[in-house]
Amino acid sequence: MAGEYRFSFGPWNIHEGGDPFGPTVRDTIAFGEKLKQYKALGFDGVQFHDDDAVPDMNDLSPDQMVKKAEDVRKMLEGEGLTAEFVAPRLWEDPRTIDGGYTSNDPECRQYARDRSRRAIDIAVALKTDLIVLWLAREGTYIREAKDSKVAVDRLVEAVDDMLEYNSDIKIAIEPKPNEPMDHAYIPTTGHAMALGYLTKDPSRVGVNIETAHAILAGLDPSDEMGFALAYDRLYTVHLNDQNGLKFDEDKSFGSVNLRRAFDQVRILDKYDYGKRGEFVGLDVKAMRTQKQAGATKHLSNSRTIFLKLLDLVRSLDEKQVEQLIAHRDYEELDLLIVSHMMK
Ligand code: XLS
Ligand code: MG
Repeated sequence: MAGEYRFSFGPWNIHEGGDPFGPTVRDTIAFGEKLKQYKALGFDGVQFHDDDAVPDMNDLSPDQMVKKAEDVRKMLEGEGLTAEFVAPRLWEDPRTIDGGYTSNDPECRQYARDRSRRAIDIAVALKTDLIVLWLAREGTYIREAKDSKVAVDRLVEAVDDMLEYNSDIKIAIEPKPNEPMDHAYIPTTGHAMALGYLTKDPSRVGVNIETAHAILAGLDPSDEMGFALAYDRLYTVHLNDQNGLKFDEDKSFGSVNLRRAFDQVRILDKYDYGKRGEFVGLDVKAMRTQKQAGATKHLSNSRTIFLKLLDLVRSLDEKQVEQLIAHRDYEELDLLIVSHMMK
């Protein structure tokens, strides 16, 4: 069954354990060394921020940048790996302090758009047509700081610019309701899909649904997935887990609420997610307490949990589920699901 799904994660998911309140606690692992671990952990796909692939991209000419990205593609090929997506990192540069596409400063907005075009050039060099947009700072700390109608207009213009720049790419917006901002402009799947329908080519704008982000919005991740599946725009997922409304925890998939994870696997499997090449992406972090040696377990564990849940999903007595639904006996259905998960 594992062979039916392909799994991916980003190099940032093997990290040094630094958080806003304390320094790093583990050694930095070089990018090449990280790549070597993918297959051993059971993964085939690599997710990239643009500068994960070309760290000094802002200092390079377009040709130099593409050449470096092509070197990375060769490294991937050498390891038998595929690039899943590239995401422009629009939240660290001083020019993105007030946001990227929605910044109040026109020069900063221009930077964000130029940087997004460069991220597309990197994606082409890595041979992927998927661009993820996590709209980190596209929001406000105080509501009066930006005009929310203008902000949406600007987001549409920015997405249009990317769609026009390259007619093959698809854009997966990754909604998140808060953090780092107080209010984000695209907090949910519905907002992301609706934004897509304001662009020049809605057929190429979909979503990347992250479990924790849906939970932070007070929503059920599997229902968010169902919404995107109904539009046929679930381009990728960021599975992880989240213990209530607090900072974005990026816990191992299923580690907080197994039933909620079961429902995500169930809807993905029911609607053939992955059959057209979509990856099961993970966006998980090792706990800061983890020692150097075990600091990739969260990745292999999340994959293991997904596959165990897949077994449970496929062994669920769906006939009985249908019967209980027909009799509107949801109490018995509740027990059936919980008992099945305890097998
Ligand atoms: C942060 C996001 C980020 C994106 C990629 O919460 O999950 O890692 O997935 O830009
Ligand atoms: Mg994510």
